[in-house]
Amino acid sequence: MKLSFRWYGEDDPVKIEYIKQIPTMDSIVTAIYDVPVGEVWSNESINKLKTTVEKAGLNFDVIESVPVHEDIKLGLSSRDRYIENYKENIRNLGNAGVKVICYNFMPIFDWTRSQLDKKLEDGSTALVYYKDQIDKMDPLKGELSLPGWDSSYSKEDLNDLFKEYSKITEEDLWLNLEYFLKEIIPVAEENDVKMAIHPDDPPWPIFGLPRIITTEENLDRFLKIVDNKYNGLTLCTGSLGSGSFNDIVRMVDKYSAQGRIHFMHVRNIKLLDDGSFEETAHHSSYGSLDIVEIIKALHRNNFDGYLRPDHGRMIWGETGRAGYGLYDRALGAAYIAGIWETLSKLYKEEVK
Ligand code: DNO
Repeated sequence: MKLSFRWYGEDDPVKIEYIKQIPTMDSIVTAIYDVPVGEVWSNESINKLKTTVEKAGLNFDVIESVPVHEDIKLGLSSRDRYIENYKENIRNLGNAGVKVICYNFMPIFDWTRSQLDKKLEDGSTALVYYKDQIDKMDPLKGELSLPGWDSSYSKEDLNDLFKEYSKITEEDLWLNLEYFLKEIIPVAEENDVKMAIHPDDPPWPIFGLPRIITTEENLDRFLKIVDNKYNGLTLCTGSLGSGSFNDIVRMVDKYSAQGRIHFMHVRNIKLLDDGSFEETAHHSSYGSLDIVEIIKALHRNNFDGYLRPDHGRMIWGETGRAGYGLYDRALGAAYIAGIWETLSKLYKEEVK
């Protein structure tokens, strides 16, 4: 397991030097943020980012994300141009030594929450998804915007996109994903870059838009479309785990045994009765997921991919990018590294 940490580049309030100070930290997870979705990242900016990361004593191994243009998800005729650009990005990143690219296939919106700073009992703040509030929201009224979302859409663009998606069923989305995978996975293999799709967060349709990377059955289907290890997963415990229908330990065990998990996002969430959830501290006792069992499954299967602590709460008065402060994610990293070390020692004793 290689411990990694998401960093948003020079604008990130979290300094890269501080990330290096987290015990056993290996890699930075980052991206180029100033290029419009669908265009090619220049080698110059890739190399600049690589140099910054390596100067800080960390590896430049994981990109999150190279976003997929909506025309590809919609299956429009213009998709081929964007797919060619995507391949070029894979080649350029492969040349720079990148090992894993994380991406998602969620229509229009990335992760969705009803509030980013819900005050918890201990005074910290966390991201929450309250179903009744989401059900009342209308993104077309410009009522909400989240850091995970592409905010460059105008109201008109959004209206047009929703119109296009009203013609798209889940099966259409599968077909469009298949077309994309069949084009890009051979390029990923040639360049030794593992593609790792991020599940939909939350794993159910929102605002009437289809979502398909949601359940074990669908992940099986996804992996079979191109049955090759370069077509793999970012297994996000919090995204999949917010559906009570998903057995996360079982999924982590199964897909890591198959060698199809290249990147792990580990966080805990507390499921509420009505399908709502709250993000919590990483420790198992705070949420509905058993983090120790999740790490045990990875350890048992000799997981040698990348793992990052996912969203943290804001604690100790920190302010910054919701979910992506330094302190709570660093606590999560230390907790996970501690579990891993314990398992490694126990395992050694067993084989003696
Ligand atoms: C949320 C993240 C996601 C993720 C993308 C991957 O915090 O896990 O935004 O980066 O879905 O494409």
